[in-house]
Amino acid sequence: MNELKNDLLLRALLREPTERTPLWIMRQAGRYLPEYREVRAKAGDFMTVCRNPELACEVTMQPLRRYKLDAAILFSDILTVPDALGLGLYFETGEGPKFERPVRTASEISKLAVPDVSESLGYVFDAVRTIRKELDGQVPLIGFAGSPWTVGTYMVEGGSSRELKIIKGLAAEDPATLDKMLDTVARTTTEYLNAQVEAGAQAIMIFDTWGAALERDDYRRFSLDPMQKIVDGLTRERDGRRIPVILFTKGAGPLLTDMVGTGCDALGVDWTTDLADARKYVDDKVALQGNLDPATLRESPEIIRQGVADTLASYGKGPGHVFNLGHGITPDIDPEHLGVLVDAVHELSPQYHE
Ligand code: 1CP
Repeated sequence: MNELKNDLLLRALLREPTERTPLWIMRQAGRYLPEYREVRAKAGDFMTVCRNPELACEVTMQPLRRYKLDAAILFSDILTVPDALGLGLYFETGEGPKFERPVRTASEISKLAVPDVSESLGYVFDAVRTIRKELDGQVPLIGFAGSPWTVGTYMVEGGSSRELKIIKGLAAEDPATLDKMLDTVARTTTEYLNAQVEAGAQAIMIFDTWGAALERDDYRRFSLDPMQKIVDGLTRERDGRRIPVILFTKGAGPLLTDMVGTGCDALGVDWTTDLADARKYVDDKVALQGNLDPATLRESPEIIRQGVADTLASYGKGPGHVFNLGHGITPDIDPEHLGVLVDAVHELSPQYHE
């Protein structure tokens, strides 16, 4: 495998010293970039881009051509896993993801079986290999998956849902069946992520967008425990280097104290928690990634720079911070504004690493 020319991200995720704070942006490849919209329009739809390794590679590389970022993230989606479980993922134009065959009853759930990921998700591993070749060691490649709970919300609800009525009903009325479904998703996800690592992913992130919609005991049972099973089963070293694992429960707040014990290397933090408080919650046992409010990118260059300065200051001095937004960049952002953010991190972060 090719030598890594910029390993700032991997070092920061392991809380090793770096000369500045590394950064990447959640959803850095995506709809705010005109060149992404062009590729997607030519391909026809989003899943066609995901399923074509050359196109997935092209859109992964696009933000790296524009900005001095310290990581690439695989272009794919968290819903490839339930698609491989047979639920039939599709996107209706202008709408979120949907499933042809949601699973809700004990009998539907008992029929779910861990698929052969090398077959059903082979296109993802092909994309990983293609991207690694194209990156040529420029920056590390992050592989990812959704948490079983977050993926489960789409599987049961049949698409995006604010209130999560059906899955919360299942949690209340038949929790053992829900446990079973989450276990199948966790086992599939473990194989899926290990195959991404095998193909060349150099760090792993698990996105738990909807875990904080649960009360704390339910969070532990339905969100944290299945993530724990994944972390326990992950390949943690490859080519003589540790593969850092980042867990991100959006809106976690004090739940961060529960997440530290999973054995992850880093935790993502959204903008509703101050990084100084997050650092206390985790007692400097893991690295932190975050957490500027994505809305800040709508503001003037001065306000964006101030937002970066405040985020860096709230983490404070020392290793273990990866700069990011608190959630994904939204489609309405002017790409030049992201340039202001990236330059500000390069300029303002070295003073925190003396
Ligand atoms: O229209 C389009 O072009 C599709 C938009 C899009 C994109 C660019 C979707 C559909 N997925 C993605 C890519 C994606 N999704 C990536 C890789 C790109 C990158 O980060 O640069 C990643 C990591 C995701 C993860 C993802 N997908 C999450 C977890 C993170 C988060 O943002 O909370 C979730 C919840 C999804 C589901 C999903 N897929 C797509 C959309 C619009 C959604 C969200 C639907 C919802 O809000 O419920």
